[in-house]
Order: sequence, then C-alpha cells, then structure tokens
Amino acid sequence: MATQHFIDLEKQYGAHNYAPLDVVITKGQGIWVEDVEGNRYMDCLSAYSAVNQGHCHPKIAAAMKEQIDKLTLASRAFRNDQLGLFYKELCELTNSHMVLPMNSGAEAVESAIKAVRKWGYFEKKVPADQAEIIVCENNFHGRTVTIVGFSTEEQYRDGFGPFTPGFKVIPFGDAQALETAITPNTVAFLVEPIQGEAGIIVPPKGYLRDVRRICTEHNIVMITDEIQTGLGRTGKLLAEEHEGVEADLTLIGKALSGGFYPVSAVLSNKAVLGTFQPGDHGSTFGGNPLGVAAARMALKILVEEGMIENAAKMGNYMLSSLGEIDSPYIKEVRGVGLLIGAELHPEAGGARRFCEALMGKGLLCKETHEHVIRFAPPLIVTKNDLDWALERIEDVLLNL
Ligand code: IF1
Repeated sequence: MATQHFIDLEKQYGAHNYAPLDVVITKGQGIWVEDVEGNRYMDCLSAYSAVNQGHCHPKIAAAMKEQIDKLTLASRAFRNDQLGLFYKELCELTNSHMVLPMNSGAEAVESAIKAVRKWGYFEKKVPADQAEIIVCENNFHGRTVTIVGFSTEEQYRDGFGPFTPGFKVIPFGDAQALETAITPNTVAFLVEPIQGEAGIIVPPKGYLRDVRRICTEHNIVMITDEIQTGLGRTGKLLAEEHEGVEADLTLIGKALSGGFYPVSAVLSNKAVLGTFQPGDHGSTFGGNPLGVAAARMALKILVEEGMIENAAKMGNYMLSSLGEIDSPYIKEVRGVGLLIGAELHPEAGGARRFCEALMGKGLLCKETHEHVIRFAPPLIVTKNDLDWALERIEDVLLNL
C-alpha cells in the first residue's frame, strides 16, 4: 500500500503528539531503512540513539528468538536465569556495584529520583519531604508529569500541571551555579553529560570534573543521564568517561537493548540503591528475561564489534568534514563522537526544511529545537557511508 494510505491511517486514528517526516518505514538493516515504496534511506537519527548497534542486528535478533521460545516474563515475584548474569555483566562493564532494571528511560529517571530522595532522608537525614534535586536549564529527561515539571521547555509543561515540588533549575555548564544552589536539603544533581534535545550542547571542558568534586565535597548524589549519550554514542562507553568521571548514579536506556525492546537501568554504587528495601519500588516488566536477553547481547556486540572505537573515529571524521562545508546557513557544527548537531542561522528558515530536502536525497535526519539538524547514525557507520552522506548534506546546505 502507498505511503499516503499509512499517513492517513495515522492521522485518522493516532494521537498527533509528533510531526513525523512523511516517510513510512517498513524495514531496517544496519544503517539503512526502506520505506513502503522501496526507497532506501540512511538512518541518521538511530531512533534517537536507540539503535546504536544498527537496525535488526542479527545477533540480538537471534538472542531474542531463542529466549522468546523459552520464557518472556516471570515477574520479579520470582527469579529468572537471565537477570543475575545481566547484573554482573553490566556492573563489570561499567564499574558499578548495583543495578535497578526498568523499561523506559523516563522510568529509570523516576526510579533515580525516588532512590536519591530515600537516600537523602535515611542517610543524609534531610527532613521529611524537604529533599531538593538540582537540574539544568534546557534539560530533557523524559515525559512523565514529574519530569516535565522540572523542564524549562514551555511546550513540554504546558497543560500538564500541577507538578512535583523539590526541584531547582540552574544554568547548564556552570559548576559555580551548582555550588551556589546547594542547600542542606540538596540530595542530588541530575545532568546530561551533553544535552541532546537542547540541541547537542557540549559543556565546557572540565565541567563534569568540577561537578564531581562539588558533589563529593557537599555529599550530594551525582546522577548522569546517559540514556542518549551512553553506550558508545559519544565514542566512549559512557560520555562521563571523556572527563574521567564516575557518577554515583548513571542512567542508561535506548541502545541498552539495541532498539529491540524497552530496557533501561539505574547503575549505582551501593550507598544509594542499597537504600531500597523489598516492596519499596517495582515494575511488571522491569528485568524481564526477554528484554534482558536482548540487552546482554546488545552490550556484548557493542564492545566486541568495536562499535565504541568506531564511533570515536567516525565521529571525528564527520565533525571535521561538516566543519569544512562553507555554507552561509551554518552557524556552528558541534558534538562528540557520533552525537553531532549543525546549528543553522535563523535566516536559514529552520532546520525542518533541510531535513525534508535530505530525505529526498536518501538521508533521514531530525531537527531539534527548530534550528539544529541532529546527525546521529548507528555506530557501525563506515567512512564510505559517511562520504555518501556528506556529499548529500553538502549539496543541500549549499544549494537549498
Ligand atoms: C520524545 C531525544 C528527546 C533522553 C534522555 C531520558 C529520556 C530521553 C537524555 C527518556 C528520551 C527521546 C524521547 C523522545 C525523543 C527523544 C529525545 F533527545 F533523544 F531526541 F525527546 F529529547 N533522558 N529521548 O533523550 O527516555 O522514556 O523516551 O525511553 O519524548 O519525543 P524514554
């Protein structure tokens, strides 16, 4: 059936909470996806960094197929033969002491909020219901009412109040602002190592190191939201590694399953997650054997197939190549690894029309915050693939 038929179905029966490009994808393999009319596209969004390993990676598919015929869900009322192995592998890979398995990224963020509040009351002796968590302007941590309550993006908040109290907003990238905002009731600082949705905002060098020092000195929990920046996207397993920093809580999701299944996790030292007692928290699907089987394989191939190192190498190549495009539209090209944004001058008329033009040339990108084109291909991309993409990107940026 033709593209328009699927568009009409979505428009008639679906909530209009997105304004997608009018491409109807029917299959994906590696960095390529195909629409219902047989047109091929390079995926330069990677499902918002959830398919870092490439679409439909055969080894993850095989791992899920094997598990699917054995056991998909037993609930956490009982134990299963995947979860303990997943915990061990994830802790050894990330130098963590404990894992809390959840499903969506937002659930991992909400779980971290509960954990640091409980730690604050039971360990730091913050008075009941007085815990404060510091977050940054232009943050993106998910779409629940509590999370959008501390968003600074009006549209993400508009019409969804009343909101959860106990959050304080400071400028991103300013360690002094963090130190100034801390009170005796502060229990944690939640920050993205690079702000994705805000437009690929890279903080000043040393920022995360200063944050680490300040959190340690003031006994507050440093939480890094690596749901988008983690799992190889920036050329390191975790973006915090670029500054040699270890957060107290690290949140991961998206590519944790290679885009096969919602799997997220809170990684922690014992001090914080150790405050959870049986019955404190839970989730029907959290830690289910099917998602965990996908995640165990997704992590294995991410490391064994050199995707992290490739992301560093290809990211440097893409960033430097984009920087050489002499287009009057480009204000700045920025990013780390394969998390790259090209910010356009307002006079360019918004990034959307460039994404539509790129779609016509076989590239699927997404604008963020109106003026930024985000380039985030799967981490398996090769130099030849990037040369193919860069030729088209240059053509659009010079001739639209
Ligand atoms: C949308 C982008 C947005 C995230 C970080 C937590 C979550 C996300 C750093 C929540 C999710 C997704 C959500 C999706 C678009 C995309 C996104 F930055 F990746 F582009 F919105 F900012 N922390 N990001 O990026 O994870 O609950 O979605 O699994 O909501 O439109 P989730």
